[in-house]
Amino acid sequence: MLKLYGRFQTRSNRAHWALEELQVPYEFYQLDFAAGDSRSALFLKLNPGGKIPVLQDGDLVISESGAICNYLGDKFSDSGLTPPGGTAGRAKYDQWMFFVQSELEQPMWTKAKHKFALPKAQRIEGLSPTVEWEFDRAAEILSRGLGQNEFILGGRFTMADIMITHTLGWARVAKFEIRHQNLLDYADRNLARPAVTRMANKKGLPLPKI
Ligand SMILES: N[C@@H](CCC(=O)N[C@@H](CS)C(=O)NCC(=O)O)C(=O)O
Repeated sequence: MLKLYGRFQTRSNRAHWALEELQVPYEFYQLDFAAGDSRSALFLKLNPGGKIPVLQDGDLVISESGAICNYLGDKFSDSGLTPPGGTAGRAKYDQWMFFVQSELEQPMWTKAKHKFALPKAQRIEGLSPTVEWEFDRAAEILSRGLGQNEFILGGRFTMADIMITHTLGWARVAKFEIRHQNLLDYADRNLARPAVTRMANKKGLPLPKI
């Protein structure tokens, strides 16, 4: 049985949504950060970095939301959610998978780190105008890449759409302005998928205590 360790409203939604698109059996363990779950012995054994999401598939343990989406898409290749390796489709898919994490999410993560995630002594104030400008530039590139296509690779939904849509949702919550109507429409379309509703209704299990 696949096991996902995560928490709603975090990057674990990416892996969680992917599992629901695939409609494969899995267990979802919802970590309670306030109770110290991410620093527990069990969880640090799975991910010494203490971060979610983590996917366990038998003896295989993977962290990083993008790597989990790729693994799941490749494992369940009939789904078509990851294009086959060595093809033009995969190359463009990889391009957007890297872009979303290194360009689109990066300014928001920088802001979040300096607002609350880093220890106080490491935080720098006054970064907002810079990161908002950076985000806007990345959104501009994404908007051009999407154009009037339904999905980022054209006519087919892939894991890259999950990663991008989640990140656009993050932007809305974090109040980063999205000026491009095609991105707003794209996010709304993808968030209306039945897999998103199934994910939201999934009951999280408590992290086992050891
Ligand atoms: N690059 C990683 C980032 C993982 C990450 O930072 N996860 C956050 C939640 S969105 C987390 O676990 N934070 C808890 C902590 O840092 O203690 C990914 O995409 O999976």
